[in-house]
Amino acid sequence: MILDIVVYPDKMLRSKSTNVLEFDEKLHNLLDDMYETMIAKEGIGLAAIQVGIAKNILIINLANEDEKQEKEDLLEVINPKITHLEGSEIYQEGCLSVPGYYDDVKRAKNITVEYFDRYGQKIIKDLDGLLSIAMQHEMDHLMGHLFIEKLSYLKRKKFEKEWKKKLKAGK
Ligand code: QAP
Ligand code: CO
Repeated sequence: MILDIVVYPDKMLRSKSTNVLEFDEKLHNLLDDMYETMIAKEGIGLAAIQVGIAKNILIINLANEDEKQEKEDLLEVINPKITHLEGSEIYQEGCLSVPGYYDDVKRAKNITVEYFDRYGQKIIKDLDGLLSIAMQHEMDHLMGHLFIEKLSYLKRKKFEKEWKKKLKAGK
């Protein structure tokens, strides 16, 4: 089932998500619906709060070397924790909850993340490149944060003005 995306400035996006306690069928159905939704909306990452569920769940599905987005590369990430951050890198980000807006954001270059898969198996991964960026972006959602909060004061003001105009125009 394709779910509705919660769009800025909906206050729901500021919720702090809580840990998943049961790795059951309900979780699996939500993960399946999140995947279907992310693909339908042409995303590469999605956090549960973006579909209105305040749980520590996110998915990431980047394109491979052949520029194909394959389901076998899907990461399903439950209750993640970053245990190491290193370096810094700037990348132009976007977000399904802020459609049509993209801007440069600075984040750590390399991270180590610990999380659980849909079966409750613990996974530890060292990430770099776009995967590291995407993980940090999606984990920010779990803490109620959006990439636009990382813009400079002036860029944020410009964004807010443009966004208001866009909402008024009914887009
Ligand atoms: C998060 O972002 C991300 O504006 C995932 O009109 C961002 O999937 C990971 C999207 C940057 C790595 C780098 C955005 C789709 C999708 C839009 C997305 C839009 C349609 C964003
Ligand atoms: Co996002």
